[in-house]
Amino acid sequence: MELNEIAVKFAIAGAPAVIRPHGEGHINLTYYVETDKGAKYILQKINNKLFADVAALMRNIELVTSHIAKKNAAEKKQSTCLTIVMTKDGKPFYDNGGEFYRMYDYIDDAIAYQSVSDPALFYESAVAFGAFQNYLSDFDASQLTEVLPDFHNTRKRFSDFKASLKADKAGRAASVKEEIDFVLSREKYCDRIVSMLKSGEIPLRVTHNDTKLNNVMIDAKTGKARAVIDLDTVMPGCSGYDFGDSIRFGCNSGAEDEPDLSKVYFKFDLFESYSKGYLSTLKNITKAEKAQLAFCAILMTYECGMRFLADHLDGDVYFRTKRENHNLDRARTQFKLVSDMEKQLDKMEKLIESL
Ligand code: ADP
Ligand code: GN1
Ligand code: MG
Repeated sequence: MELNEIAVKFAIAGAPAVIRPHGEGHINLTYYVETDKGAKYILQKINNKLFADVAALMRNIELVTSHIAKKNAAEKKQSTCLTIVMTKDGKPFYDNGGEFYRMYDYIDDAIAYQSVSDPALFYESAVAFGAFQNYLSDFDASQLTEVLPDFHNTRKRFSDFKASLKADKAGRAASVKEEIDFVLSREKYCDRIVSMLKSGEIPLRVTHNDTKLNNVMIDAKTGKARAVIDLDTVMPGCSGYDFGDSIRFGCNSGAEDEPDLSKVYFKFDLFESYSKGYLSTLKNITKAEKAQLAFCAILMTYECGMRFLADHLDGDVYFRTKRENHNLDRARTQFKLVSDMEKQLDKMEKLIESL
């Protein structure tokens, strides 16, 4: 079925006039749709290789978006979240014979930045993710299906990495020895947060779990955040996962896939502005959670690098790639950032403690 035939399965205003690929996500296939009546939407082909239970995934997203929409309405605020467009027969996704599509209202006049150099913009993304977390603080986590179990269980990610290394499916292990050693030599990072969550030292919350800058829409005119998007990974997690993943992506002086590592370094000024925005917005953070935030920036960056490298070893089957060694380039940027942060951990911790 053509994309315009898919688009009309949803309750859209008018007939599709424009449909084109959109955005830089690594997981789903995203399209911009505009109708002859000027209505704008996002159409997504859901990656059901990852999300085996699409019905559960979309139920999660319906629950979360309606929870936040109610709060926005009570505050007489514009929506700060995604708005699902149902199919004409009232379903949150369309099943095209085993290929699954969903649609959202297009958040207009807003930008999903791939990078920012302006600390004020990065501060606004922190405010949005902090507010997102606040909105979900009274959300009953037992309603959610854990669609990607152990998503940020770094110990599990480490075992998966070792399995990929052992299998060496694409025959690449011998050529990336240095990167493999980088991962193996930092195994000590794997257990700290997992065990603190288990013991209750830090609380399990409902978190976004994929808080990179291009998962928040920033108003093109005001520079204020409009909405948090990409809700596929909203699951029980830890505040440090959300904080750390934002730092991982946003405090990089270069692109996540920059092949020239001389352009890649950790930007402390951006770290400072994100920390201020997040901590001034997030309510009820415990002392113990706060004390782990800086470490979680290293942890999330290490974990993501390990996932990119595992995918390189597996033959690029998870993250969408556009060129040879794309996942390897991504892994290398993450490891460069980990090295930089390791040198500045004291300074990062002191800054957070002072806020
Ligand atoms: P992925 O899971 O592949 O990352 P996303 O849901 O993050 O997919 O969407 C990819 C990109 O599409 C986003 O980074 C953003 O640029 C754009 N996008 C997604 N949803 C919307 C929306 N509702 N309005 C405007 N742009 C959107
Ligand atoms: C993926 O979906 P996207 O592109 O926003 C991935 C994240 C990684 C990120 C790395 C479901 O995020 O976990 O941190 O790429 N999402 C999933 O850029 O695996
Ligand atoms: Mg995304």
